[in-house]
Amino acid sequence: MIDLRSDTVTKPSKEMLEFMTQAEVGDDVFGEDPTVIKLQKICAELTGKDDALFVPTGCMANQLAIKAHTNPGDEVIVEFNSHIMNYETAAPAIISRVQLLPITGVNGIMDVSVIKKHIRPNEYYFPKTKLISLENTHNRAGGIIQPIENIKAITDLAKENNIKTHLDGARIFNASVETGISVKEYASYFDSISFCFSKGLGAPIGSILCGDSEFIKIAHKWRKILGGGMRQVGVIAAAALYALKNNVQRLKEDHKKAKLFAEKISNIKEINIDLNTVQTNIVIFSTTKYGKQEFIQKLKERGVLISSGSYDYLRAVFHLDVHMCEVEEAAQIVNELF
Ligand code: TLP
Repeated sequence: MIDLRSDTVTKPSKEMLEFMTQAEVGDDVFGEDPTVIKLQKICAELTGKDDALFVPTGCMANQLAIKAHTNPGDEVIVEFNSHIMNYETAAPAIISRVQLLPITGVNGIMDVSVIKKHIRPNEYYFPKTKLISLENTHNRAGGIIQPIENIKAITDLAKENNIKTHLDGARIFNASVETGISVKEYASYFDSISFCFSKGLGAPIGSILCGDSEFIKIAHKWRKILGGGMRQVGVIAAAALYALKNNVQRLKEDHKKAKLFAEKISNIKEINIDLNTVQTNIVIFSTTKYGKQEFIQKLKERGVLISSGSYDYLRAVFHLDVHMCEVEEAAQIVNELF
């Protein structure tokens, strides 16, 4: 099977597994796991933040950020198609008891003037606008990179209005290798940033949340409340360390695969695809010839797995376990269906 459902499907390589077996471990609930301590220190340095917290998932990282930045009844501005809005099971309403205010962006990119209009005036009958969250790269928009000028404008606006900012940087390394803008620079505009080791970086599990010491202290407490205190977790922190060392630069190859696939299917008349949106490792497209599930099924029967994107969109994601020749093969199989 050529599995293009997500970059989360990657399996740890032999070398990564080998590295994991050599990890020094301790009880991380006691703060005694040397590998976790090392990973958190490296990630804090990488993002230019005081501190970092290793968590099992990207969802937990985002939810801890929302929890630590807000109080119940506050409002959080997110993009309409963001992961937080769509795929985190309304957790902000459950865990933080906040209201999300979704703003529709163009390809996931919000307009600063629209955000400005949605910041609540300081009246007792309004919720307080407490946090703005951005996603880079933007998953549902197809791996779109947030333009740096727009990031600056939005985070400047937030600062002027005393609003905290969070970056869901699940795929921030994809943005960074493509633009040449460092993760540290991206992170510098935000109060907090999270990113995942378990997507394009190829680790089996793990995400990180970075921010100032006080923020991480609150997040740490809430990780425990949510049952996310982990013990000899250095074995998986080691996978993250391995991924940071070995799997960052190679993300560019995944972007080449996505572009190649997109180009090869873009000539098909009944496929709608905007090549300008293929900026990193995700390709979203739709087809007028088949129903969505029908198309997914037809590809599956021919050995290619893709996933359902938002609305009419289909999604193919490129990663370290798909080889260039499989990209060609998958595109050929799509072509044969038309
Ligand atoms: N995204 C997954 C699915 O949940 C859709 C995927 O296959 O792409 N932020 C962003 C931008 C994400 O894309 C994801 C996962 C997360 C957060 C959550 O990460 P996990 O799955 O580790 O909780």
